[in-house]
Amino acid sequence: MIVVSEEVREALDARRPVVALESTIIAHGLPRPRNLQVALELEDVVRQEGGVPATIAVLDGRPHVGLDKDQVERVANEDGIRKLGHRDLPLAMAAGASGATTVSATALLAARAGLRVFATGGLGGVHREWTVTQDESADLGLLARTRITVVCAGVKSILDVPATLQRLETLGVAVAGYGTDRFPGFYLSDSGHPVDWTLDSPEQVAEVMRAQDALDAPDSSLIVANPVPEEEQLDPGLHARVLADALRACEAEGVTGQAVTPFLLDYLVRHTDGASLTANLAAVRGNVRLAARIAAAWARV
Ligand code: PSU
Ligand code: MN
Repeated sequence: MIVVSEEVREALDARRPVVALESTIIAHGLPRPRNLQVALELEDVVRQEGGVPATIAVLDGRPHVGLDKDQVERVANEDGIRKLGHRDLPLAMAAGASGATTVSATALLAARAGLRVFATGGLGGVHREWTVTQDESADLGLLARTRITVVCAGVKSILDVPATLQRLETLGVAVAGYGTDRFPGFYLSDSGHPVDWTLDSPEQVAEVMRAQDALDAPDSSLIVANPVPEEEQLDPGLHARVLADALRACEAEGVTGQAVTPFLLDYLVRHTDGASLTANLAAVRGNVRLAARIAAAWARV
């Protein structure tokens, strides 16, 4: 059912490093035409590190692991391309629909195809106002049941970060800071919350993955939280101001469900004069590079 590209298949067979990349960030997380450039640039970053990129999406009802350039272009530019969480995959497949995959859908397809390392920007999580809306990203539940290593810059700062960290603890998902004992804040290097574990090299991350397998514990993810470098982060004061406005606008316009995250991300880009985009891209680039290095260390294990 899953179409694995020839390049990805060959790399997996030869135990060469492969990195899964999500597509929602391309279709719904970044403005056009920058999104297509970024998608291709992220694939290049993996190649520079000696790995093979596997961008994941659903096209005409078929899940793809590894896209060619035309397929990446469809994800970036096709009007009406859907946003697919893992629950949407069977529906999209049966309907012959096309969609970009979120962290949850990407992690599921990557794991099914035999990939172990995945890079994204920021994970979904518990939204502020959760007590009213019950909006918690499906990312968390799926990561609690899937053995994959996810490199991210924490969770999106539009979320309730401490509540999300608590949910990850409750769900039994391992979290480690990369080179830091602070949980990163997506656009910011530090969310203001600590993490219990720190990993300092790709080899150390691969050791943890090996221990997960050796223990044969119930399947769950390893979250490697990699901060955006401080010189590239969004100004914290600007972040706090614009985010407060964004949350008010979201409520005033009655935006709910799947539309909330793209709405807030877009609001931040427009009201920070693109500075949030710069920080977002710096974070994603760093994550993809680190993921490629982890995949290489994992391939050597
Ligand atoms: N990180 C980004 N940009 C994004 C997302 C993450 O830098 O657009 C996407 C991811 O695909 C994540 C999704 O899985 O947002 C979460 O959406 P929701 O809150 O609706 O579950
Ligand atoms: Mn949501």
